[in-house]
Amino acid sequence: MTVDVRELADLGPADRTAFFDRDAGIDAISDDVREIVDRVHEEGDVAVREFTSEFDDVELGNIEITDACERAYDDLEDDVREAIETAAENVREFHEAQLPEDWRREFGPGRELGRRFRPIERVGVYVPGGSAAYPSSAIMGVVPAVVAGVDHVAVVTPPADELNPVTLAAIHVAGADAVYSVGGAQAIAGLAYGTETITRVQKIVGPGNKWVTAAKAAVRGDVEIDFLAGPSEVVVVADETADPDLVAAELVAQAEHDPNASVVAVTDDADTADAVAAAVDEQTEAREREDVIRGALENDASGVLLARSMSEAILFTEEYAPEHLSIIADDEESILERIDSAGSVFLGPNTPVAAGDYASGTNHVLPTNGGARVAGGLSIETFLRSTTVQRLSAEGLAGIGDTITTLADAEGLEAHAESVRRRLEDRENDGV
Ligand code: HSO
Ligand code: ZN
Repeated sequence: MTVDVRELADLGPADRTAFFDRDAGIDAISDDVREIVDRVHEEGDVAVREFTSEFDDVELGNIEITDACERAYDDLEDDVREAIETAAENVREFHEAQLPEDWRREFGPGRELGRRFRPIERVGVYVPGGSAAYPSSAIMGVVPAVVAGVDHVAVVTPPADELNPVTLAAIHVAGADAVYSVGGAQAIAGLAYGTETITRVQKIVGPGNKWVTAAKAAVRGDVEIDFLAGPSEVVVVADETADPDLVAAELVAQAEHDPNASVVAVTDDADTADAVAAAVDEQTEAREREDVIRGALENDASGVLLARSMSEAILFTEEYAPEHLSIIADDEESILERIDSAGSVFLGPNTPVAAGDYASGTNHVLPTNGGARVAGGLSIETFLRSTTVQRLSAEGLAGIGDTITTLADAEGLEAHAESVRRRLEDRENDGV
């Protein structure tokens, strides 16, 4: 048995820290990453090529591979092409539904205020590659940027002897404008500062390994980023009506991403807890990526937890703030009502997290490490900036004139007050 059931009430301070203070594990490599980032900043393509040779063991020919994506698409098996197109279409529709309208309205007589939305002009998307290729992440990063109207969407993806054709085809279907065969910290630095080949962007999004994440942390300030994402996480909240095999399947699925993934089931029913733990063991043995899964199950932030009540399970989940939250229980909606912090929620026995990972339409680039306490995942807003707009009539200004001048005087900013008084006086002189 690799998975023990633990009682929530018995967790000590160290256990609680492990569950609630998860981190992206990037501190240990931040000096090395700083060096890579600085060299790419200073030397451009030469440094990109050198680091690619050193870390990926690839001598880059062309750094830009945009055309190769279209060729990969043309050569794709029909069923894979259809799957990519269906997934991209569903992601497109869900993100189109998020497009905000510009608006303006009157808040008081003659006081018209509004908001206007415009896309960011140049965005970079990191698409993980290497041992596990992620065509789905190409769709999740690029499609919302295109829907938002971003003018230049660049993709970076790590090189290999043979680039994954499905990833390349997905990048093409998603609609990227430029694609570069570069990965790791050197790719993030290339996007952040530009090189002879890579166009500098204004914002970088997308998941990556800890080198990518550490590089995003290093360039933050010079360029916008989405957030620092760590390995996958799932919490399944289950009651006695949940099928333990399905609960276990959710843990095992997200565990196969990374030995550092965190997977938790929490329930108020002792029999369910025991059955989930047994099913996790049984299913793990049958999986192709058994070793990776075992690594994740051994994580201090993973486990099957028994709560004394559903309320206790809910409080735990809220504090955990998982990337993915699956609720399989008699009344999922009322449990959801009581949880505010989660990146993406999956309700009911027919809604596996894999649906959102690939094809239902929601985005799978989500905050981890408790980031859901303060932020959401990639969305249309990630790629937009907003501007406020206002117009006051003479009456509108008169209505707030005293408020402005009184506060301006209180701040000792007399010229501010004067800019208002002049207008109010003009109005009086006009005999209004
Ligand atoms: N669960 C991952 C996304 C993914 N799953 C990609 C399969 N492929 C992080 O949300
Ligand atoms: Zn996944």
